[in-house]
Amino acid sequence: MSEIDSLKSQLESLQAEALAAFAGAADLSGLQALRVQYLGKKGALTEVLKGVGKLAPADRPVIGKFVNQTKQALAAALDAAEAELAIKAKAARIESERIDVTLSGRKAGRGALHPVQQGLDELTAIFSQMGFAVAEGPEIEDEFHNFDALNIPPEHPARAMHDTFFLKDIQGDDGEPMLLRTHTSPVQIRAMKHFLAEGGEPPLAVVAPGRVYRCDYDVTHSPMFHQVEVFKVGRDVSLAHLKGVLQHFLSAYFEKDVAIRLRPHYFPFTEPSAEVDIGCVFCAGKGCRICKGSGWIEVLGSGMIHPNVLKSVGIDADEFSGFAFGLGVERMVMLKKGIPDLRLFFENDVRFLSRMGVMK
Ligand code: 2NL
Repeated sequence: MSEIDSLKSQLESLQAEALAAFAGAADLSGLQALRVQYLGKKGALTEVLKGVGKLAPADRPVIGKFVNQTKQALAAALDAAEAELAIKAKAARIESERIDVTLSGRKAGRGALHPVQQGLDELTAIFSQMGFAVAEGPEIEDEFHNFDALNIPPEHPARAMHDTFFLKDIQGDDGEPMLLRTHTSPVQIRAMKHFLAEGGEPPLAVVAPGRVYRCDYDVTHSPMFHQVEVFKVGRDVSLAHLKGVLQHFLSAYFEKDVAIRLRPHYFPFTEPSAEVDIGCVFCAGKGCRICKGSGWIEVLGSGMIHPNVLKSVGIDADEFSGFAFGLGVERMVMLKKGIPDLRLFFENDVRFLSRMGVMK
């Protein structure tokens, strides 16, 4: 065999071997190694080229052309194999990231109003519909609005540390002690003062819902709870108006015609004062465990606003009179929904909350 034929056949078998190797490459880095092995500076093709030097000068261009063709064929085959591997790699990645878009989604938990907030909203709405203006005020108060203006004297036991949270590090503008309001009555005082300062003249009717605080913590008391307080001041406002408003409100809230009864009581801020009972909503007045056999359940405290309270805000007590009452929201919600334990409101167990929850 001539020198040139031997080189040609070497190149042919090299090409065949290389193409087979390219086709069998498992990945891009394997292919890169093959590129070096066949086309690199010290590669197989270079090795063959070394033999060209031994040829007769006339034969060199012939085999040179053949070497170039082989080189191009290998380069093209490498590029094609590389492209194919890249496509395969991409397809594999897409397959591995496949998601089932027809799968139904996980339901997001839906929020609901806390039963106490529902109670506040319901109670406020009833009075709002009766024409009472809704008022809110600060939870941090001074002694004037929380106590003095309400005819609660300095020696009154309610002012003692064990009932009232005084704030250690906060003082009023005049250096006076500040406290967490123990009832929503200071909102009523502020509402009356504001109304008069704006040039208003009674009648004035206000409902004040909100958070209150007392230093008290046991099975039936929480240091933070909620009140709704109501008053009306005007000419000739009487106990009959108080009774009428109570009768309407309690029947509206409990969604039935409840019986009501006023029992004489004492509050510093009202005179006369009365505690208000409703006919037991659990036994219809027959007597049960909840009403302790009496057929009556106490729901709130009320009375005719004490003349001293009217005077403290600058209302002439000879010309005007008013009624007022206050109730605990947690207690009202417990009675309406049959909730047996106050602590359920504050534990925030989702089983309780979602059972009581009404979507907003
Ligand atoms: C209770 C008793 C009550 C009032 C609150 C009041 C407000 C003003 C003047 C006079 Cl501005 N009184 N509020 C009156 C009677 C009773 O609450 O046991 N609440 C849970």
